[in-house]
Amino acid sequence: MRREPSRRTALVACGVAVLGLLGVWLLPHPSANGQERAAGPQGQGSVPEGAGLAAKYPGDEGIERDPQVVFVEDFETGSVQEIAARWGDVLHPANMDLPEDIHASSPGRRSLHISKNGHLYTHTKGVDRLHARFYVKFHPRTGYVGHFVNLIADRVPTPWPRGGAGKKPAGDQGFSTGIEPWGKGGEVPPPGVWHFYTYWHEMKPDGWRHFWGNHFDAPQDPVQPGRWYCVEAMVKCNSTPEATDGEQAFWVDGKLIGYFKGIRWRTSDKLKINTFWLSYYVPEQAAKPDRVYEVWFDDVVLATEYVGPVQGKPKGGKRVATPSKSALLTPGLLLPPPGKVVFSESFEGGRGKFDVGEVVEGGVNGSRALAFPPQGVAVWKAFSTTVQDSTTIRFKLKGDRPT
Ligand SMILES: [Ca+2]
Repeated sequence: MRREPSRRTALVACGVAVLGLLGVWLLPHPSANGQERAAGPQGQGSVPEGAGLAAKYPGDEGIERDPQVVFVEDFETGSVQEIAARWGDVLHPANMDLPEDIHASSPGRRSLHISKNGHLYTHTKGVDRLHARFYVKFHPRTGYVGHFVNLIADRVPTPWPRGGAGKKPAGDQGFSTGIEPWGKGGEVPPPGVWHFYTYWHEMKPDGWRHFWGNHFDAPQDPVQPGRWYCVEAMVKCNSTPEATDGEQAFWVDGKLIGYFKGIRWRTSDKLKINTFWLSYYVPEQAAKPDRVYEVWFDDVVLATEYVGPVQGKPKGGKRVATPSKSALLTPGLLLPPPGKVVFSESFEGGRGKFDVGEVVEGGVNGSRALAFPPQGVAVWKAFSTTVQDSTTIRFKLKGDRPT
């Protein structure tokens, strides 16, 4: 009698370690429903203008070695796939290429070009003040865009952005601000004017109690399509959980345009700015067939002080930076190193405390594994531990091939 093979899944190894943190906060999506928020005082001189840290490194040569610099990407090294690998996460790499289209001050040969939608997402070590300087150009026939470039504080950093529109983050879990062009409801031609689109625990809801990003607007000339700009955005955390002395600011071509003070970004000093999202997102319903949705980025420098535009020429002619790697990919830099293992089971000696399944050959590297039917597997009272910041559960699974 031929026995029909049952579909089952092998739980090949199980280990549990105490790590990191519990809790989730949801990352925003921009929406036209955002609240208009009164701008803070403009350009009061406590933030610099013009040349900044970049002036110490003509043509940005060696800027990645400055102790204030936490991430550099000039798009001169590697393929899109290799760039994505060192950033940590990419969306729609097929929409990206690396053309020889550079801004006038560029010390390199190529930039990152994104059509329609795509992102690169990366992490730095956690800081209390982050400046993000980048060069950007929109297609001469661009339309309005949605998501753009975000600076994010994430208490539980994940390799990829987490979704969740219309949510207010908890004060000890996260905040984010997007520097992006917007058309003020069609008042300004595409792509619009720069502003901040911001989520934090004291953000204001709209009339329906939805928490869309709050707008921070500042007077300026409209962004010209087809022209390279040097844009810099800064977020400075409040100094203590109670203080309302947080700030954000943005510069265009070295000129301070928007400066907003009095923000209580966080309720815990443990929450740091640690995530950078280079995103180009055009909502399908907003895309117009007569428009061309393409953008170019270059010369990204993230630092804990004002960077400013590229100054001068590199001594060695065209230069290539040593590109940075996501802090999330460096154990111990952003996430705590692995903690103590409180329980593990590799099924070499039987089912152990697991109630369902049978031990079979075919585990990792010729070891044994627990195979269990579609109803699943159960384990009860295998271990008990006091959860500090978090518990991580790690296991390997493989599906049985249907025959
Ligand atoms: Ca470049």
